[in-house]
Amino acid sequence: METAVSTIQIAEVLNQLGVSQENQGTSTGINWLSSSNYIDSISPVDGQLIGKVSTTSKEDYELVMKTATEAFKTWRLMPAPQRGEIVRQFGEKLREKKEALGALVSYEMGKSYQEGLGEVQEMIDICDFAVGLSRQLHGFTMHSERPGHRMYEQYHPLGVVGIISAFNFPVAVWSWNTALAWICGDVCVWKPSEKTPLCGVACQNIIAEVLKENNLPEGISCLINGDYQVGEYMTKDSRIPLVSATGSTRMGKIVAQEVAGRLGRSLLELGGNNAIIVTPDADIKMTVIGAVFGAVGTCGQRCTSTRRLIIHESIYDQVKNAVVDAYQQLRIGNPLDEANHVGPLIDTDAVAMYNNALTQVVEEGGQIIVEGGVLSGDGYESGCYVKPAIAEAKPEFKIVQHETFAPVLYLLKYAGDVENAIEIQNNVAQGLSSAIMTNNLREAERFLSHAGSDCGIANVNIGTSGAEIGGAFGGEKETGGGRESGSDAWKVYMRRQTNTINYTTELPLAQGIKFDL
Ligand code: UN1
Repeated sequence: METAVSTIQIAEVLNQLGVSQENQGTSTGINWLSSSNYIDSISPVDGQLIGKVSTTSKEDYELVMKTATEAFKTWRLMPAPQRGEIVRQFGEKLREKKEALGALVSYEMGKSYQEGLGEVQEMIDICDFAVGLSRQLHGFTMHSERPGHRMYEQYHPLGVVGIISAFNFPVAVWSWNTALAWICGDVCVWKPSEKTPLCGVACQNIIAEVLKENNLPEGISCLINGDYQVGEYMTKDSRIPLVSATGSTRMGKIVAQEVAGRLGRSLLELGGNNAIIVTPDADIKMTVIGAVFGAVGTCGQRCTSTRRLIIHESIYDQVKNAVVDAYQQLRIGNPLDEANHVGPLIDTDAVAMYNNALTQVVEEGGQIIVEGGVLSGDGYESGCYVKPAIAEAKPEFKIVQHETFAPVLYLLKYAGDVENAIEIQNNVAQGLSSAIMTNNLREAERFLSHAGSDCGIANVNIGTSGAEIGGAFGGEKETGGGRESGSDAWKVYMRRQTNTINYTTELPLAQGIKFDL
């Protein structure tokens, strides 16, 4: 049976990653703290208990913070390119462990093995990016208005960075933050999702090995575990100048308010309600691939998942039929079996939200055109496998305005000009990712213009998900406004300082102020 096979393989995988069945999940870096409360990690793949991870008590947290704060004192003095060398070694270890970590991501979170590998690849890529960046943490120099003065700015490390990450990208999002934070001279305390705690332990083991081999202080990378209360230790802690949080808008609002209440900085990457606009000039074949991968990839649980297709009325039926046909080819099952396209949802709560979306869209007057449903029977024992569904709907439906983290795709029709489609696309609370499928240059440029998409990501002729790490990642409005990963996202992990140096024997004041003594 499939389940048994994956269970046996997973034992090997855990072994390779040094993850045991009972993990002391609070790491001060190299050493692990013991605790008596545990979170169970249940695989959505087969409903099996994979292992347990201990939760972090307030006392343990204090120890972690002490160790991290100590480590920062050393780490910040190490030249940035030398910190880059540590991140390079981390990237090398990830290359060695790519298959094992990809399989654990797949088994603990439920995404396909291919996507698990893709996620680890994102970690490797951000390490490479960070290594180069470690030689480029540059500020500007400006001309001073005063003679014999030099003015420039520099970036300094911030301190302890808190990272709260979500179940859907249980390892990559941490690495986007840590790889940058580390080369910037910060140390990190990470609270992974309580739904994917073993991925956290596996990653911590990999970096702890690198730290040990380099004789570096504990506390450069720490791991804490638990629910929102453990997250609150960090959001309320004024020793943490930056909290980077990825997850729901509901969670982000709480984090933002708590961190802002102490005038800390938060970096938020929250919900999306991503749409693809399909214009009369779209390539239908490309549209279908982009839309179907966007809607069902990771079982609709990416923050970049495609939730709405906004199709011009003149090609509506053609696109609808092509997408519906493609859905008939989808194979749903054990994500570790590479023949399957769609794995399970994370848990039965997610299944309930999926069911609710399908009920609500009908109640609001929508029409289901690809039936959903929860799968049962052989291979589906976890109760988390659902059929990707499609509904014809109206843009203003409450459920269409809402981000349901599941494979439910809404088809919306527009008439007239591309502006009408852009208006529908923008008329939601979220602003993460967006795309247009068109071969018409004017439409594409209007979509990208100041009056175009209001999202952090706007793509032409590709889907909404699968962003590369080289660009800044994040979005506007209820997506939280933060940017992680590439481009100049590193600046949020540092503090900026403006320096003015006088190399004369006079002390002229700026703005021409005279102050003679
Ligand atoms: C997320 O879902 O939180 O663009 C991150 C993508 C991936 C990252 C998604 N590179 O789909």
